[in-house]
Amino acid sequence: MNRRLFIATGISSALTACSPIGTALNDNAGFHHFLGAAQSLNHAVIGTRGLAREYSERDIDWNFRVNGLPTPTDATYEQYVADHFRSYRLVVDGAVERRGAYTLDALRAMPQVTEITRHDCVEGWSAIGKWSGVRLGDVIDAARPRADARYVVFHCMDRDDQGTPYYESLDLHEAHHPQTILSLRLNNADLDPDHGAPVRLRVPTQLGYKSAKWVKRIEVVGSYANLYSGHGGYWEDQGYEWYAGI
Ligand SMILES: Nc1nc2c(c(=O)[nH]1)N[C@H]1C(S)=C(S)[C@@H](COP(=O)(O)O)O[C@H]1N2
Ligand SMILES: [Mo]
Repeated sequence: MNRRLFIATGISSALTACSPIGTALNDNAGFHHFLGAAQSLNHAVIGTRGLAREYSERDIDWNFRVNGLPTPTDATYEQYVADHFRSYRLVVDGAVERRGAYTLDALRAMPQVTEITRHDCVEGWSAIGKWSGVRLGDVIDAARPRADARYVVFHCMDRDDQGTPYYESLDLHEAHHPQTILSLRLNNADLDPDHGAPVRLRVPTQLGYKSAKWVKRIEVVGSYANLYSGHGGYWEDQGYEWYAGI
């Protein structure tokens, strides 16, 4: 376990510390092969069936840290905030038999789960939050993935200063983990814009960058190789591991 954590965090913090090197490494097939080997080992040792530890109310960090790309400020997002996300729709599409477009009220009407779990950022800080929302598995099952479906891709509303959107992905197995949720609430309140309102993925079994904020579309795919730079996520495209299990 400790050894595995070392593998996961050692590589990633090296990249955090030197982003120009990270970019060069990203073009290096050998480096990706090396990361891929560590990732397979991690997956084999830990698997995805284990549960993340759940904490009690007194462990909650009421001032949950904000991190990552800036909160969207485009006209669409400003409009959502202004109308309390009434015009927002969470689209579920791709390799599914039944495409979906959920209002926030529709998501609130589904069975809700609450979990107090720790968010571990690859940069080396953690925070414990109380998250509530719908199980991602329920939303995926309602869409009826086709036989060729393997991954779930989360398209977000924020972009970096190059204009590149944030995105993430999970395999269908991890998407059905009971603690993997589309979170609508943090610490007894509706999610605020800075923490990813109105819908934010929470994956307490994986490092923080997998927990995509500001999700607008969930695309079920057979492969993520043709999306963006092909590594399954915004940070993965810059060299971080796709399987970021903790
Ligand atoms: N859309 C989007 N999701 C994101 C990020 C981001 O930049 N954009 N950053 C990730 C990282 S690295 C972390 S640590 C957490 C931060 O979440 P918080 O602001 O709620 O602490 O969001 C993750 N999800
Ligand atoms: Mo992070």
